[in-house]
Amino acid sequence: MGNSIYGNHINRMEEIVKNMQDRIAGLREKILNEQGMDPIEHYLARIKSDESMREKCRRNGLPETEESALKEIKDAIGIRIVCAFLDDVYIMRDYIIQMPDISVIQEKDYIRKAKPNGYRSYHMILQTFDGYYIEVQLRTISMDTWAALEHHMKYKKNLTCDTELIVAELKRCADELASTDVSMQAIKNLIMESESDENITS
Ligand code: 0O2
Repeated sequence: MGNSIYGNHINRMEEIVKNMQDRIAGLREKILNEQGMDPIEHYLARIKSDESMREKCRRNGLPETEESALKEIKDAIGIRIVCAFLDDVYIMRDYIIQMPDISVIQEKDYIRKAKPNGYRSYHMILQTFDGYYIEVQLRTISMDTWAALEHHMKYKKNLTCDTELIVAELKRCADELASTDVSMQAIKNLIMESESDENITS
């Protein structure tokens, strides 16, 4: 095995992953105490593997260097936060932008404006005070399920059936799941409203 593409940055990167995990756990507890509900279903933080990062450099026509891996490509450190409901995604986003010692470099709302293939998620690029980038993906359980299955199928290269049909069917599934997310949010809102009505009348 050759040298890591991240060179001697790897220790600091691991520290950032740990720190972000702690911050998210802290936020989760704070929101649970303040709002009485846990906005996070599950989350994971990772450093992109050496091989995936090298592959991404090649895919983007970049040399396989530390500079490309840490400065040009901004998802060497990645966090995926999976929320139960749509509103939770935006609640988490609003808390993340307030994190101390972190600046928000970019935000892409692929929920309000889904990718043409149906992919949905809220993407953020953060930067630590010492210049490391972190990609945050916020999504609902439905969006996560779709992305995982679509990712799985991307690697099934020897498809002999109609790929156009597959693309269209995947898009249809993404749109159906999105509509279910909207319905589930509406149901949750109804439950919350009836709970607060009960509190007023009792
Ligand atoms: P991996 O292996 O999951 O990390 P970028 O790809 O970051 O150079 P861009 O357009 O700025 O370019 O990023 P974008 O579109 O915000 O997407 C970055 C990441 O989002 C991807 O990282 C995927 O994890 C996820 N993603 C984006 N589009 C799709 C999609 O159509 N399907 C699925 N399943 N995931 C998607 P990587 O490095 O491509 O992949």
